[in-house]
Amino acid sequence: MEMNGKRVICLMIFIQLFMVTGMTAQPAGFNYDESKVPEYSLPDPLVSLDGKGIMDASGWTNHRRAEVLELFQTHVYGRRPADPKRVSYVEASNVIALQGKAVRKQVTIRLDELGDGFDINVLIYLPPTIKGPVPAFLGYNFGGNQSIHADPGIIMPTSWMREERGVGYEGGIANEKSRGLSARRWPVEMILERGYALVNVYYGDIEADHAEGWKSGVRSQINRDDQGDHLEPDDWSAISAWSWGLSRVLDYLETDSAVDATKVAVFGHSRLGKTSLWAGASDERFALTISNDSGCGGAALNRRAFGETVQRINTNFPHWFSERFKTYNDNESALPVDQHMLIALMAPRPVYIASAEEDQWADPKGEFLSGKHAGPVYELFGLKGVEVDKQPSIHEPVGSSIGYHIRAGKHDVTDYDWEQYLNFADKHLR
Ligand code: GTR
Repeated sequence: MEMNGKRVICLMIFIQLFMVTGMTAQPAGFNYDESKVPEYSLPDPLVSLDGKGIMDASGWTNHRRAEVLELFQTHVYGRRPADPKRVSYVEASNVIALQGKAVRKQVTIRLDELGDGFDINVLIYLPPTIKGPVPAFLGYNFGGNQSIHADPGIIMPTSWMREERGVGYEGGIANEKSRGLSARRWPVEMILERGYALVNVYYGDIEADHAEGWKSGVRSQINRDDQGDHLEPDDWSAISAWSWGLSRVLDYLETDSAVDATKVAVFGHSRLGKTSLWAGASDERFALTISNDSGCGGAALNRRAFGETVQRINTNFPHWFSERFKTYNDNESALPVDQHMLIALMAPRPVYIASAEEDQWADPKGEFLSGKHAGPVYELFGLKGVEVDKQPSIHEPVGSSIGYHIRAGKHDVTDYDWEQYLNFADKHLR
């Protein structure tokens, strides 16, 4: 009995560790063998639905881009609603923070049509010595804004929290112990020293990350006739809702003279990397898009079915994608798109894809290949993509308008990743 109890505790600790770190193991029963990748042929981003070839940048911009976006809305992520009409911003005054290394600003975005309980709480760190608008990185965090830095001035979140996160999140409520728990993934001081602002938001402010989340999140309130009993095949998904939230933050940044809203890089890790990609694809105001270990439904090619598959992701996370996406379970080749076309939707804006060597679940090679096969669209604009034929070795960042690296280690965000993003942003946003 006692042994069983101990076993249960061990298992619970493991599950908690798994949830807290976002660490993705390599579940058994999936393919990690390159020689077993099925033969596939990718849909051509440069052939439009009427079978005609796209020969130049205007053919892409004025015709094909809208077609591809529509295909992703219909088959993968669902349809985003129109922008909200009534929004207000409540800004707290700027405060010097982090021992003088930052100016901290916290803003509440009120979606007034939705009433109480739908506020988006934005944390902004600005470099303290730069006058005038600065370029920025915008990204969601998994554990509340207070999780990205031990800074005691960060307002604690009140929205849904994953109880399984463990210490700092007892009872599904973030407490003081959660301050700075994810600081390792957010090198705030390094970003500010390089002359960028960091804009951070908790994704749970938009919608809780579970299958029933849509019944109480923004999706329950916007663009629905039936108010909450079922989802139509192309209704917006959780990833779509989260990406929509990023656009709302960008709306705010357009009103803030401290940030250059024409130079915002949207960043995300893992499920939030899938989200940043869909945000960059759906909203062309984002100047640069960064996918950190986004894997299946993000940068990885679906047709390779390497590591996580469409079937598995739709089963474990039925809310992330549209209802129609489930019809492609074990049937990836029937998809009218693959994820290289998602990357192509960024063109001509720069995009960066990062992988980790031990993150085979996310299919690093498939992530690279998406970038590579988006290249022909960039070429229409006279731009170069990843600039190499083969996936580079670890710690050898490549690429011109489509950046790519694979680093040693696990599914995570490290300083090495951030250094590459900062270098890439220096090249494109300066
Ligand atoms: C995993 C999931 C991945 C990835 C990851 C995360 O369990 O299979 O697609 O999104 O979660 O977001 O942490």
